[in-house]
Amino acid sequence: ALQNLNLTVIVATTHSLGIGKSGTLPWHLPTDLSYFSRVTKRPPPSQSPSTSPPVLNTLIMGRKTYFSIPPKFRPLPSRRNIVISRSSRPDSFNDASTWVTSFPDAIAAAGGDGGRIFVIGGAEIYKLAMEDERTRNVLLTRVEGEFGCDRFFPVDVRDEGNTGWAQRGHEELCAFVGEAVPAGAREENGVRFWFELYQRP
Ligand code: FOL
Repeated sequence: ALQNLNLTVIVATTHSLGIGKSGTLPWHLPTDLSYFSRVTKRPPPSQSPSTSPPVLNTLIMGRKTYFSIPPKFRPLPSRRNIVISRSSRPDSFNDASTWVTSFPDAIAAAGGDGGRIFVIGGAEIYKLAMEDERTRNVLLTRVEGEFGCDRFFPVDVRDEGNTGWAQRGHEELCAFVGEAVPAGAREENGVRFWFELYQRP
Protein backbone atom coordinates (compact mmCIF):
# COMPACT_ATOMS: atom_id res chain seq x y z
CA ALA A 1 0.00 0.00 0.00
CA LEU A 2 1.07 3.57 -0.63
CA GLN A 3 1.48 4.40 3.09
CA ASN A 4 4.00 1.59 3.56
CA LEU A 5 6.01 2.37 0.48
CA ASN A 6 9.71 2.16 0.86
CA LEU A 7 12.28 3.22 -1.66
CA THR A 8 15.65 1.74 -2.50
CA VAL A 9 18.41 3.88 -3.93
CA ILE A 10 20.89 2.01 -6.11
CA VAL A 11 24.11 3.80 -6.99
CA ALA A 12 27.80 3.38 -7.66
CA THR A 13 30.06 6.03 -6.11
CA THR A 14 33.73 6.78 -5.57
CA HIS A 15 35.02 7.33 -2.04
CA SER A 16 34.41 11.07 -2.55
CA LEU A 17 30.84 10.30 -3.73
CA GLY A 18 31.42 10.86 -7.45
CA ILE A 19 28.74 9.26 -9.62
CA GLY A 20 29.07 10.78 -13.08
CA LYS A 21 31.20 12.66 -15.54
CA SER A 22 30.17 14.56 -18.70
CA GLY A 23 26.69 13.03 -18.68
CA THR A 24 27.79 9.45 -18.40
CA LEU A 25 29.21 6.84 -16.03
CA PRO A 26 32.89 7.59 -15.27
CA TRP A 27 33.96 3.93 -15.36
CA HIS A 28 33.34 0.76 -17.32
CA LEU A 29 32.25 -1.95 -14.89
CA PRO A 30 30.12 -4.55 -16.71
CA THR A 31 29.94 -6.70 -13.56
CA ASP A 32 28.36 -3.82 -11.67
CA LEU A 33 25.89 -3.03 -14.48
CA SER A 34 24.81 -6.66 -14.70
CA TYR A 35 24.36 -6.72 -10.88
CA PHE A 36 22.24 -3.55 -11.28
CA SER A 37 20.22 -5.25 -14.00
CA ARG A 38 19.59 -8.48 -12.06
CA VAL A 39 18.86 -6.82 -8.74
CA THR A 40 16.44 -4.25 -10.15
CA LYS A 41 14.58 -6.95 -12.12
CA ARG A 42 14.22 -9.45 -9.29
CA PRO A 43 10.82 -9.45 -7.53
CA PRO A 44 10.93 -8.70 -3.79
CA PRO A 45 11.05 -11.71 -1.41
CA SER A 46 7.38 -11.06 -0.52
CA GLN A 47 6.43 -11.97 -4.11
CA SER A 48 8.09 -15.37 -4.14
CA PRO A 49 7.31 -18.03 -5.07
CA SER A 50 6.69 -16.17 -8.27
CA THR A 51 3.24 -14.78 -8.92
CA SER A 52 1.75 -14.87 -12.38
CA PRO A 53 1.99 -12.51 -14.05
CA PRO A 54 5.15 -11.45 -12.23
CA VAL A 55 5.05 -8.01 -10.63
CA LEU A 56 7.43 -5.60 -12.30
CA ASN A 57 9.69 -3.45 -10.19
CA THR A 58 9.76 0.28 -10.87
CA LEU A 59 12.75 2.46 -11.69
CA ILE A 60 12.53 6.19 -10.98
CA MET A 61 15.07 8.37 -12.74
CA GLY A 62 15.70 11.87 -14.01
CA ARG A 63 15.57 12.84 -17.67
CA LYS A 64 19.33 13.17 -18.07
CA THR A 65 19.88 9.71 -16.59
CA TYR A 66 17.22 8.27 -18.89
CA PHE A 67 18.93 9.67 -21.98
CA SER A 68 22.33 8.55 -20.70
CA ILE A 69 21.24 4.93 -21.04
CA PRO A 70 22.24 3.48 -24.42
CA PRO A 71 19.16 3.71 -26.72
CA LYS A 72 19.15 -0.04 -27.27
CA PHE A 73 18.76 -0.59 -23.50
CA ARG A 74 15.95 1.90 -22.83
CA PRO A 75 13.39 1.75 -21.49
CA LEU A 76 15.30 -0.69 -19.26
CA PRO A 77 13.52 -3.99 -19.99
CA SER A 78 11.32 -5.96 -17.59
CA ARG A 79 10.98 -2.94 -15.29
CA ARG A 80 8.63 0.05 -15.23
CA ASN A 81 10.63 3.12 -16.22
CA ILE A 82 9.39 6.39 -14.70
CA VAL A 83 11.18 9.51 -15.92
CA ILE A 84 11.05 12.85 -14.09
CA SER A 85 11.28 15.99 -16.20
CA ARG A 86 10.09 19.52 -15.32
CA SER A 87 8.85 19.95 -18.86
CA SER A 88 6.59 17.48 -20.57
CA ARG A 89 7.81 14.59 -22.59
CA PRO A 90 8.89 15.49 -26.12
CA ASP A 91 6.00 14.85 -28.55
CA SER A 92 8.34 13.08 -30.91
CA PHE A 93 9.06 10.67 -28.19
CA ASN A 94 6.82 7.77 -27.35
CA ASP A 95 8.54 4.70 -26.06
CA ALA A 96 7.26 2.58 -23.18
CA SER A 97 8.52 4.92 -20.44
CA THR A 98 6.17 6.89 -18.18
CA TRP A 99 6.90 10.62 -17.81
CA VAL A 100 6.02 12.75 -14.78
CA THR A 101 6.98 16.28 -13.69
CA SER A 102 7.88 15.81 -10.00
CA PHE A 103 9.27 13.32 -7.51
CA PRO A 104 5.91 12.98 -5.70
CA ASP A 105 4.22 12.26 -9.03
CA ALA A 106 6.83 9.60 -9.71
CA ILE A 107 6.07 7.91 -6.38
CA ALA A 108 2.34 8.12 -7.07
CA ALA A 109 2.84 6.54 -10.50
CA ALA A 110 5.05 3.82 -9.01
CA GLY A 111 3.22 2.91 -5.86
CA GLY A 112 1.05 0.17 -4.71
CA ASP A 113 1.45 -2.99 -6.75
CA GLY A 114 3.93 -4.84 -4.55
CA GLY A 115 6.99 -4.47 -6.75
CA ARG A 116 10.12 -2.81 -5.45
CA ILE A 117 10.75 0.85 -6.23
CA PHE A 118 14.33 1.78 -7.09
CA VAL A 119 15.63 5.30 -7.49
CA ILE A 120 18.44 5.13 -10.05
CA GLY A 121 19.60 8.76 -10.24
CA GLY A 122 21.10 11.07 -11.19
CA ALA A 123 22.38 13.60 -8.66
CA GLU A 124 19.24 15.76 -8.55
CA ILE A 125 16.90 12.80 -8.14
CA TYR A 126 19.15 11.08 -5.57
CA LYS A 127 18.97 14.28 -3.49
CA LEU A 128 15.17 14.22 -3.52
CA ALA A 129 15.15 10.52 -2.63
CA MET A 130 17.62 10.86 0.25
CA GLU A 131 15.53 13.72 1.69
CA ASP A 132 12.47 11.44 1.62
CA GLU A 133 12.13 9.39 4.80
CA ARG A 134 10.59 6.55 2.79
CA THR A 135 14.05 5.87 1.37
CA ARG A 136 15.20 3.10 3.73
CA ASN A 137 17.73 1.21 1.62
CA VAL A 138 20.83 2.18 -0.29
CA LEU A 139 22.49 -0.43 -2.48
CA LEU A 140 25.92 1.08 -2.83
CA THR A 141 28.66 -0.05 -5.15
CA ARG A 142 31.75 1.57 -3.70
CA VAL A 143 34.30 2.22 -6.45
CA GLU A 144 37.99 2.86 -5.77
CA GLY A 145 39.56 5.77 -7.67
CA GLU A 146 38.45 9.30 -8.49
CA PHE A 147 37.78 9.54 -12.27
CA GLY A 148 37.35 13.35 -12.39
CA CYS A 149 33.64 13.16 -11.57
CA ASP A 150 31.40 16.22 -12.05
CA ARG A 151 28.26 14.84 -10.38
CA PHE A 152 28.08 13.62 -6.77
CA PHE A 153 25.84 11.63 -4.49
CA PRO A 154 24.33 13.93 -1.82
CA VAL A 155 24.88 11.90 1.39
CA ASP A 156 27.79 9.89 2.75
CA VAL A 157 25.89 6.88 4.07
CA ARG A 158 29.20 5.50 5.37
CA ASP A 159 29.26 8.35 7.88
CA GLU A 160 27.32 6.36 10.44
CA GLY A 161 25.84 8.23 13.39
CA ASN A 162 25.82 11.59 11.64
CA THR A 163 23.47 10.45 8.90
CA GLY A 164 21.34 7.73 10.55
CA TRP A 165 22.46 5.21 7.95
CA ALA A 166 24.02 1.90 9.00
CA GLN A 167 25.82 -0.66 6.93
CA ARG A 168 24.30 -4.15 6.96
CA GLY A 169 26.38 -7.30 6.86
CA HIS A 170 27.09 -9.52 3.91
CA GLU A 171 24.31 -12.01 4.79
CA GLU A 172 21.75 -9.22 4.93
CA LEU A 173 22.94 -7.88 1.58
CA CYS A 174 22.50 -11.32 -0.02
CA ALA A 175 19.04 -11.70 1.52
CA PHE A 176 18.02 -8.22 0.39
CA VAL A 177 19.11 -8.61 -3.23
CA GLY A 178 18.10 -12.28 -3.47
CA GLU A 179 21.42 -13.62 -4.71
CA ALA A 180 24.78 -14.81 -3.39
CA VAL A 181 26.90 -11.68 -3.68
CA PRO A 182 30.60 -12.56 -3.48
CA ALA A 183 32.07 -11.17 -0.25
CA GLY A 184 34.90 -8.64 -0.31
CA ALA A 185 36.46 -6.59 -3.06
CA ARG A 186 35.85 -7.24 -6.78
CA GLU A 187 38.08 -6.01 -9.56
CA GLU A 188 37.43 -5.29 -13.21
CA ASN A 189 39.44 -3.24 -15.73
CA GLY A 190 41.91 -2.52 -12.92
CA VAL A 191 39.18 -0.92 -10.76
CA ARG A 192 38.31 -2.30 -7.34
CA PHE A 193 34.75 -2.14 -6.09
CA TRP A 194 32.51 -3.49 -3.33
CA PHE A 195 28.79 -4.24 -3.20
CA GLU A 196 27.25 -2.90 0.02
CA LEU A 197 23.86 -2.36 1.68
CA TYR A 198 22.97 0.53 4.00
CA GLN A 199 19.66 0.97 5.78
CA ARG A 200 17.93 3.38 8.12
CA PRO A 201 14.88 2.84 10.32
N1 FOL B 1 23.84 1.57 -9.80
C1 FOL B 1 24.99 0.89 -9.88
N2 FOL B 1 25.32 0.04 -8.92
N3 FOL B 1 25.79 1.02 -10.94
C2 FOL B 1 25.47 1.82 -11.98
O1 FOL B 1 26.24 1.92 -12.95
C3 FOL B 1 24.27 2.56 -11.94
N4 FOL B 1 23.89 3.37 -12.98
C4 FOL B 1 22.74 4.01 -12.89
C5 FOL B 1 21.96 3.87 -11.75
N5 FOL B 1 22.31 3.09 -10.73
C6 FOL B 1 23.46 2.40 -10.82
C7 FOL B 1 22.29 4.89 -14.02
N6 FOL B 1 22.95 4.59 -15.29
C8 FOL B 1 22.27 1.14 -17.55
C9 FOL B 1 23.12 2.13 -18.01
C10 FOL B 1 23.33 3.27 -17.25
C11 FOL B 1 22.70 3.44 -16.01
C12 FOL B 1 21.86 2.44 -15.56
C13 FOL B 1 21.64 1.30 -16.33
C14 FOL B 1 22.05 -0.09 -18.38
O2 FOL B 1 22.36 -0.14 -19.54
N7 FOL B 1 21.48 -1.15 -17.76
C15 FOL B 1 21.19 -2.43 -18.36
C16 FOL B 1 22.36 -3.35 -18.16
C17 FOL B 1 22.96 -3.73 -19.44
C18 FOL B 1 24.25 -4.54 -19.20
O3 FOL B 1 24.21 -5.56 -18.48
O4 FOL B 1 25.29 -4.12 -19.71
C19 FOL B 1 20.01 -3.06 -17.62
O5 FOL B 1 19.36 -3.93 -18.19
O6 FOL B 1 19.79 -2.68 -16.46
